[in-house]
Amino acid sequence: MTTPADLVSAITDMREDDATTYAQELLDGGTRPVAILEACREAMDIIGKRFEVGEAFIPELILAGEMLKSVTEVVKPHLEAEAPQEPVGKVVLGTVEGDIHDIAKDIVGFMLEINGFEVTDLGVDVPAAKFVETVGQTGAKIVGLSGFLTLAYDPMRDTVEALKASGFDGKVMVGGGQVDESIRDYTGADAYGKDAMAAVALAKEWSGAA
Ligand code: B12
Repeated sequence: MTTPADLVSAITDMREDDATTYAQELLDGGTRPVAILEACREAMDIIGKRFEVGEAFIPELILAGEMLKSVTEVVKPHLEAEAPQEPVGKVVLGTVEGDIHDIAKDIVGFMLEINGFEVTDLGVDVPAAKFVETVGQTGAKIVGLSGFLTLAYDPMRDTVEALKASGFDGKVMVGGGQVDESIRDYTGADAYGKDAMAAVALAKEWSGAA
């Protein structure tokens, strides 16, 4: 029987076809979709550490990213099946300027969506001004900033500053990679979320839907 550990191995061994096959088998066997995403995160951590010590390189990072996207596509319809009908709030989400990591942001985005939020996803490498403009257009009261690079911390801080300067009266959450409470403090954001579930919990709390 396929286990989440098999999925972790398939991703870290770069066996792309096995990764999607195992994800489907796990779903068929009753494994919860979030447990499958957790296995993916574990695999990405392993690959990230290999990259850090020079045992994996950019092509492996790219392939791992593609595998995660394929697995996410397999899992997504099962998460959507649990979605509530009424929108509970609006969120503007994006990866900050200079950073193109989007896998985690996409997971945050669809977890918010399946929990009833209307999400405007601005994509990657998003300038502060774009967040300000979009918040103005949508009237969203929640902004989510994602970033994986150390170099993303300044753009995060600049974005929070630009939002405040524009008179935005909502809340900003930050997350991704090495982002933690000290980075939240540095950026001036209202909260830090460790994963997609934390993002959902914060958004619910801020919109009174908790
Ligand atoms: C895949 C990957 C890539 C892929 C990205 C593919 C894609 N489409 O996203 C590619 C190959 C493009 C890439 C490129 C680079 N990468 Co890279 N990458 C990774 C890797 C292996 C995994 C990241 C990932 O997607 N993890 C999976 C997610 C799902 O896991 P997660 O973090 O648990 O996700 C949760 C949280 O992050 C949280 N979250 C995320 N966003 C938000 C937002 C909010 C508001 C909230 C509340 C929560 C939240 O919720 C998520 C879901 O639960 C990491 C290593 C690692 N372990 O993080 C390196 C890593 C981030 N990369 C790194 C580097 C150096 C680079 C490059 C600079 C390499 C280079 N020399 O070119 C470039 C940067 C290009 C750029 N300008 O951005 C370094 C960063 C080091 C640093 N401190 O700056 C890392 C840490 C690798 C390492 N150990 O050295 N990378």
